[in-house]
Parts: sequence; structure tokens; C-alpha cells
Amino acid sequence: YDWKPVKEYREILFESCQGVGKITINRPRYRNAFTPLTVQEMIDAIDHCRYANDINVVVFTGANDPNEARQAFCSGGDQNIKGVGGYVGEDGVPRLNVLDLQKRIRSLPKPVVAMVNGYAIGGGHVLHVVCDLTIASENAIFGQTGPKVGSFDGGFGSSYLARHVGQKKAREIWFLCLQYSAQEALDMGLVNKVVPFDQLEEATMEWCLIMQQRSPLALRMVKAGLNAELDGQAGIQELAGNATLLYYFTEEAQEGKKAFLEKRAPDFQQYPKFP
Ligand code: 1HA
Repeated sequence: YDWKPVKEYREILFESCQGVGKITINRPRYRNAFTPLTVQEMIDAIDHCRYANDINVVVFTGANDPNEARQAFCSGGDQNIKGVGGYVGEDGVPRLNVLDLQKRIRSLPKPVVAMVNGYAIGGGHVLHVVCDLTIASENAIFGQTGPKVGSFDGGFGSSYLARHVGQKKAREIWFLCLQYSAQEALDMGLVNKVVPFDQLEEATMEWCLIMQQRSPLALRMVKAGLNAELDGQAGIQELAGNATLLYYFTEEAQEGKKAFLEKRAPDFQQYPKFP
């Protein structure tokens, strides 16, 4: 694939090709653990994808380490800089800004795919959990570590995980902090597809290209609808925002604005009603 850089960053790569924006965590030395800067850069890149007309699908992945037999998607927060109150950025301020990234992934009105090339552990596991689809290579390993290393994610990392694998399995994953193979992940409904390592990108691109043959507005509405069932008022707010967007395309809605500007009473009855 002819990946073209979209924007330069320090801790991630952001490239695009054939309508796909690819965001790669680029800290293989630390199994692609993220710092506040890594997360800030991922937020910047996903915000770019929101507005870019030539990006229809977003892929998250981890940089492979050519010197290592074992690869990583993401091993969660960088434990070297975990301070009191969160992960300490270059400004000395502790934070948990990966939660902001999780929300953006879910509310992006375009599909987001996790291309899991190795370890997806801790906050790195939650990262794939919040993506719309997960395609994993056969060597991928999945698991939470929170209760083993003094942390937990009781938000999407728990409740949304349980929606994927069920409550019993979600509790097992969090209470025992074991590691699961790609095949086990597939069997429990945690991932969509498992492919050989050297076919991971091809398989991911194949699905991304199929999704781009589908109606973008239809995908947007389905994603918002699937989210709304789980996200309470915040989910309904997004789904309703999409409904308003579509309503504005009708003549009936345009009539309201026109009548106001022309200082006359609106005539909404002239438009067809649907049973
Ligand atoms: O829980 C949260 C949050 C909760 C609420 C809100 C926000 C949250 C945000 C984040 C998180 C978390 O992510 S908590 C969980 C943090 N992550 C972990 O507990 C995983 C730590 N890593 C591992 O368990 C293992 O490294 C591994 C299973 C991914 C891979 O094992 P492996 O192949 O044996 O490699 P290993 O030798 O352990 O790692 C290679 C190098 O990468 C090591 O450095 P070296 O000894 O060569 O100097 C290792 O220290 C480093 N490394 C790996 N993971 C991390 C890391 N360095 C810093 N942070 C890491 N997460």
C-alpha cells in the first residue's frame, strides 16, 4: 500500500491511503505504551479524520519492532511516567486523557478499525475494545492488567467490554488479569477476524474498502444507533443530532427558516407526510 504521511508527530505515525486514515502508535521500544503526548497526538489525528473528506475509515495499529519476535498493538499507559493522579505529561500535569480519545473513537461518524498486530494489554486492550471492529493477527494477545498493576477502567473498558463478551467473561478478564490468544478472543466475540500476521494489513484494507462501497450516511446512522442504545442521554444526543442533520435537508425544515427571514407565517402543511 502506498501510505502517504498526513501530518508529522513525535510518538505516532499518521498516514492515509485509498480513503483510509492509519494512526500507528510508534513506541515499539515500550510495547507501544502511550504517554499523554501519544494520546494527545492520537486525538489530534482523529479530529483531522473527522473533518477530512478524503478519509472515510480510520485504522488504529501499533508499530512493529524489527528487532523483536513479539510485536505489540499497545500495552496501555506508560508505567514509567505514571504519577499520582494520572500519567504525567511534559508539562508536569497528571492526566488520563486516553478517556477523551475513547469518546472520540465512539462518536466519530466514520468506522474505526483496530488492526491488532500483537499485545493489546491494559489501556491498549481498551483501545481496541472501543473501536467499531477489530481485526487481529494470529500472534495477538489480549488482556487487562489493571488490578495487577494498581489500576482499573470501569468505564467503556468494563461496560462496553461486557457488551462484547458478556458479564461473566468480562469479570473473568478483569478479576484474573489473564492473557488470551487471538483464537480465544475470536471465540468469545472480542474480535471480528483473525488472520496470519503477514496478511493483517491486507485483510484490514479489504474490509476498509468494502465499507467504503457502502453509504457513508447509512454507516454513520447505524453507528450512532448502536451507540445510542448503550450511551444513555449522550448517545441519544448524538443520534438525534444526526436526525437533525438529515431533517435540515428537507424542504419542510427549510420552510421554517425561509418564513422567519421573510417575516411571514410558515406553511408546513404543503409538504408530504409519511405513514
Ligand atoms: O488502567 C489504565 C487506565 C484506567 C483508567 C483511565 C485511564 C487509564 C489509562 C491507562 C491504563 C493502563 O494502561 S493500566 C495498564 C498498564 N499496562 C500494563 O500493565 C502492561 C505492562 N506490560 C506488560 O504487561 C508486558 O510488557 C507485555 C505483556 C505487554 C509484553 O510482555 P513482554 O513481551 O514480556 O515484554 P516486556 O519485556 O515486558 O516489555 C518490553 C519493554 O517494554 C520493557 O522494557 P525494558 O525492560 O526492556 O526496559 C517493558 O518495561 C516495556 N513496557 C512494556 N509495557 C510497558 C512498558 N513500559 C512502560 N509502560 C508499559 N505499559
